[in-house]
This record gives sequence, C-alpha cells and structure tokens, in this order.
Amino acid sequence: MELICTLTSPYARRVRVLAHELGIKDQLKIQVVKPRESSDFLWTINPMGKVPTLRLDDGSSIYDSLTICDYLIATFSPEWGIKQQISYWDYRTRLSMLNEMSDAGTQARRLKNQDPPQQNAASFQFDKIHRGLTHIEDTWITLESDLSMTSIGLGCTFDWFLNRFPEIKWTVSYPGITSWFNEFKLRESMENSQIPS
Ligand SMILES: N[C@@H](CCC(=O)N[C@@H](CS)C(=O)NCC(=O)O)C(=O)O
Repeated sequence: MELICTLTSPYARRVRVLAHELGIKDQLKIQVVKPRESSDFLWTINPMGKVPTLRLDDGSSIYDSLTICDYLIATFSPEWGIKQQISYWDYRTRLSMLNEMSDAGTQARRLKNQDPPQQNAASFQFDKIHRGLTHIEDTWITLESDLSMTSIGLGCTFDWFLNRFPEIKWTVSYPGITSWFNEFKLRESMENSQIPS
C-alpha cells in the first residue's frame, strides 16, 4: 500500500507515526506529491485532491487521515483500537477538535499571507486554536501515559504549530502540553517523521 502525502502535512504525519507505532512502517510506501501541482493524478485517486490519500494494492483509495488511521488499526492491530473505545465518543470528539485546530491553522496562514494580510480573520482562526489548546491543557488528564490516536494527533498538530508559527510563544502559554510534548517527540515514530525545514 502507498501513502500519497506531503512531508509537511500534520494530517499525513499522524498516519506515518501510527504506521511506525503499529510496526507496519515498511509496508507503507511513501509517495510525496504537491497537492496543487499534481491534480490530475490526485483527483483520479481522491476527487477532493487532498493528502494524505492511501492507495491499497487493489487500486482502491482511502482518504481523510482519520479514516486511514481507522483502516490501519482495524487491519493490522484491532486490539490497539479497542483500548481507546473505553470512552469512544470522548476519543472521537478529541480527534475532531484536533482536525479543526489544524484546519484553523491552515486558514490563519492563508489569511496572513494575503495581500493585504487579513489580520482580523486570521485572529479569529488563531483564537480557535488557543481555545482548543487551553481546553486540552485544562482537561486532558490522560496526556502523560496515553499512546493513542489522540496523543499522536496532538503531537503532530502541536509540532506543526511550533514550526509554522514560531512567532507565537506556544511553549510559554501551554506549559503542560509542552512538557508532555518534550517527552513525546523523542519517540522513534516522531523523530522519524520530523517536518522538513
Ligand atoms: N481532513 C483532511 C484534511 C487534509 C488536508 O487538508 N490536507 C491538505 C494538506 S495539509 C491538502 O491536501 N490541501 C490541498 C487542498 O486543500 O486542496 C484529513 O484529515 O486528511
């Protein structure tokens, strides 16, 4: 199977980290594309033209990172998922919020880069991210011990924020997440999937 992705996408990175953690990294061939410049190819396998997209050996495609992760867990390590289903809806809600936070970051970046920069609209998106991180800092008490899709998602999303918006002092505002992340980023799966500078 083949993962069509960019190496900078926080959505694709969570799939790469999960594959490493499940011990199936070598079964996942990585094909790097530029979504906006590979549209003919990408549109054929994913009408939305987004990465990550997983191509199975039978030629079918699975997309949206969370669906790809669900597929990998169900196919290669169903027991890994069962542990998380103790509070299944809480788990899904956390993943949805992480997705929304990454989406807000993408929007904020686009708005800031417009000419002239759309500062108010960008601030609206940054506020969403800050509310999400404050919520995580205040309520995710399982952070330290947990290896799950939510911790993988948070690790990839937080690192992407650190990389893309270095002018924001994330580590000062979110000391709990930061101290958790400083441990989490040392995992082999995280070190092997670092965002290229
Ligand atoms: N909800 C999707 C989001 C994927 C996404 O937005 N990927 C970006 C790259 S980080 C992309 O493909 N953008 C191209 C586009 O929007 O056309 C997922 O979780 O996979």
